[in-house]
Amino acid sequence: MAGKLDGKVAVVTGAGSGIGRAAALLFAREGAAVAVLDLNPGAAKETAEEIAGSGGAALAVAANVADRAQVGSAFDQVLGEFGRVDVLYNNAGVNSSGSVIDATEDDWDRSFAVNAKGTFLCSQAAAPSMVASGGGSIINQGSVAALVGIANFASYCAAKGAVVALTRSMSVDLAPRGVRVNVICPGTVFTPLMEPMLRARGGGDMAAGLALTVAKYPIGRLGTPDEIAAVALFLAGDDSSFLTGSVITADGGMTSQ
Ligand code: 1HS
Repeated sequence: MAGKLDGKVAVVTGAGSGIGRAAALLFAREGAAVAVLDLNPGAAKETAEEIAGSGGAALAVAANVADRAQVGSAFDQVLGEFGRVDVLYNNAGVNSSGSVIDATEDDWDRSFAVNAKGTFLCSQAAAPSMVASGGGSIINQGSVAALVGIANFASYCAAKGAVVALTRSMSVDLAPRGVRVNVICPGTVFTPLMEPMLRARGGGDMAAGLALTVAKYPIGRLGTPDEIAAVALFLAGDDSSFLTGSVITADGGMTSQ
C-alpha cells in the first residue's frame, strides 16, 4: 500500500525523543526519507538507526535550532544527502518555569531562542527548497500554552504564542508559492521535556504533578507522542491540501472548557 509520504524528504527537529522521534518514525513508515535533527547527536543517531533498521532512509544531524550557523550546516547536509526538502516539522522545543514575577530573563531568552527563533531559522532554511520544487508543508509545534494561560509558564506561553503568530504570517507569505504552513497545539504529552514541569507542579512529587495535570483534561488522560505524530502526518501529506495557516489543537478537550 502506498505511503502518504512516498518519495518525500522530511526534516524533523527534536527528533531524538518524544513527539519528534515518534513523528520521524511514522514519516519513515509512510515512505519519507527523514532527516533526524536533534541537539543530542546520540539520540538523533538512535532514531536514524531505527529507521534504517526498518529499511527506511534516514540521516542523523546534530544541530541547535537556535543557532543560525548550525541550522545552515544542518540543511546543507540534508540537501547534500537528499537533494530537497518537502516537509519540515519544527518540533524542537524547550520548557520554561516561573510566573512573570519569578521567571528569569535567561529563561525568557532561551524559550524564545529555541521555540520561536528555532522555528524561524529552520523554516527560513527549508522554504527555498520547497518553493524551488513546487511546494511543501511546514508544521510548527505550538502548544495549548499559546491559546490559554498556564500558571508558572510565562516564557513558554509567550514563545509558543509567537509560534502561532509566525505560522499565520508564514502561511500568507508562502501560500502563493505552494508551501503550506500550519501549527499543532498539543496538550501535555508525557515526554522528557515535560518532567520538570510536572514535578514542579506536584511540589517535587511527579505523581502528584501528573494527577493535577490530568485533571485539566476532559478526556481523562495526557496525550501520547504517537497521537501528536499522527496529526503531524495529516498536516505533512496531501490529506490536508486545503489547510494553511490552521491552528490544530490536539489536547483532549483541555482548551474547550
Ligand atoms: C507542553 C505542552 O505544550 C502543554 S503546555 C502545559 C499545559 S497543561 O498540561 O499544564 O495544562
